[in-house]
Amino acid sequence: MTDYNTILVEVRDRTGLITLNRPKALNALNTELMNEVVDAAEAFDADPAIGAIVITGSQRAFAAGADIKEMSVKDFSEMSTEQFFSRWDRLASLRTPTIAAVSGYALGGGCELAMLCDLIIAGESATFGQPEINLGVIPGIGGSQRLTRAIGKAKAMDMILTGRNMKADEADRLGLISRMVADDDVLPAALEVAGTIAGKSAIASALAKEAVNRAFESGLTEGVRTERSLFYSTFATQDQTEGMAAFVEKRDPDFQHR
Ligand code: CO8
Repeated sequence: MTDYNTILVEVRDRTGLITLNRPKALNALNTELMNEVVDAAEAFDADPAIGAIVITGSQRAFAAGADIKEMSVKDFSEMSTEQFFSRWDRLASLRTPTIAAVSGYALGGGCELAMLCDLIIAGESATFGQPEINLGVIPGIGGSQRLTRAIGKAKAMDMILTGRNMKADEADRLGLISRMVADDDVLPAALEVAGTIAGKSAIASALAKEAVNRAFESGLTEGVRTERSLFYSTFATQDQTEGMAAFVEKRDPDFQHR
């Protein structure tokens, strides 16, 4: 397996696990870490043996944001010509379902990275926030858009304009996260959910994810139309034949995993 400097990568059954590993900087997201996470995630996405991807950090921090030390010396022209941090967007295009397993701080780019994933499983003491305003900047990896769609304008404005943090119980109530679990259970719970997802039909998972994401990105009529055509396309797959035959024959389905 490839050697990385800022992340740890392993395979657990059919789940690819990426652990952010810059403990001294509370997993601050620098360019090297972005490149390594995206490379590792894309390699998992291309691997038929992998049916779900989990991204996690440490007990203290999922990630405390973009690396402020790296960004602090840049000017407008460098940021825009380098298209700084735009590679993060590639995580949103993965076909394999992704889960953020969040303990501790998920601030700024850390919160945005969690929101780039399909599900967020968080510990009771996890802390979410978009504190960029305190640095004289604004969210830049989709936070103003995904947070607003996830929890609504009123709450998103509150967080983004004041820079206040949100604890996991509020994030759970508002629907920012998928499940809140005891702090010690974050990774086991995420791996269990990943295992469940990885046991389904991979093609159906990818189409289901595409359909839900369309709800996020388009109006209702277009979204329903997209869902309908994705639904019809599942009838071109062996997994649909197998899944429905298994139900009728009262047995477990034997899905293809790619
Ligand atoms: N970047 C760089 N280093 C960091 C970061 C960060 N975001 N966060 C923490 N660190 C470092 C600290 O500098 C410190 O290092 P050192 O010991 O060398 O000084 C170490 O991690 C430990 O941090 P603290 O001593 O501050 O730990 P505390 O427990 O006292 O505080 C906090 C923890 C509250 C998380 C605090 O570290 C903090 O407020 N961090 C910054 C949080 C923040 O503002 N995040 C947003 C960053 S901006 C952003 O994410 C923009 C994304 C969009 C970019 C898009 C570009 C296109």
